[in-house]
Amino acid sequence: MNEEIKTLKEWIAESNNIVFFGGAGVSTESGIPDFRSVDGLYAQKYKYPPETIVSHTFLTQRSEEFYDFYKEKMVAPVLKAKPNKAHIRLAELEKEGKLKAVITQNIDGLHQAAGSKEVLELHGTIMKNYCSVCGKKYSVDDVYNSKGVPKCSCGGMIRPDVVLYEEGLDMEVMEKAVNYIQNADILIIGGTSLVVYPAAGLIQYYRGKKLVLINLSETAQDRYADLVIHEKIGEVLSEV
Ligand code: CNA
Repeated sequence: MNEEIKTLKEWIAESNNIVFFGGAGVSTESGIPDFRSVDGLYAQKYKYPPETIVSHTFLTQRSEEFYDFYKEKMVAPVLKAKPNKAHIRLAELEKEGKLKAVITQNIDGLHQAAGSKEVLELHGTIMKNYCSVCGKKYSVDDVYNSKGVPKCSCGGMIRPDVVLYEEGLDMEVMEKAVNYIQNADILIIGGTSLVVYPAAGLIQYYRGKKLVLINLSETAQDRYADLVIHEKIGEVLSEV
């Protein structure tokens, strides 16, 4: 075990007010590509970067292209995925009374599948879907198994309960996240490039002295952290 992981282990042992904030990198060890990896794939088939396709404009004006990409690149990998060591360890830390909340930019539901209870999904979830006309609810399977654009029995388009690019975040969820972060003793940030705002701005609300960043690649916010670990998050968390 290296020095950084040893320090993290000591900090975690001493605290019962830890908050975790994560992104797509938390789920890559479950086989769900982050956007960068998807970017690599999309070039073969898709004309636009994922951020362009997963937008409000695409959903409403180019619904077929949106659902083509969304089902194949975002829903299909999630339906096959299981929680990894990172999700499982975070759920255990909550049960042990040490972790207060998981705040995530992910939309894959894997924290809940691992047993985490207090999960704030800043960008919503692909597990929930609703008709954009009458509001009727649909499951992820209803959407995935539909042909082309999923349609409600009323004829309206079904949409995922996901915050798309150009759409606003749920302010209630955001306020709760700010509150957890402001009062946290340790803030562990993991598996996120910290470039998507306003979520990435949450880091500024932390007032403690134990800011931990666990990410495979460097981020622009590494310099604000008290501890930086450039390793796979599932491996790091299973050691602490
Ligand atoms: P991102 O911009 O794709 O960055 C992911 C970061 O994680 C990168 O910096 C990687 O270096 C790092 N990383 C990858 N694997 C690991 C690992 N095993 N351990 C540690 N670090 C790793 O993703 P962000 O979450 O920062 O960007 C925000 C977007 C991506 C959000 O809106 C998400 O909804 C969206 N997204 C979510 C999922 C999902 O729900 N699983 C998948 C793909 C994209």
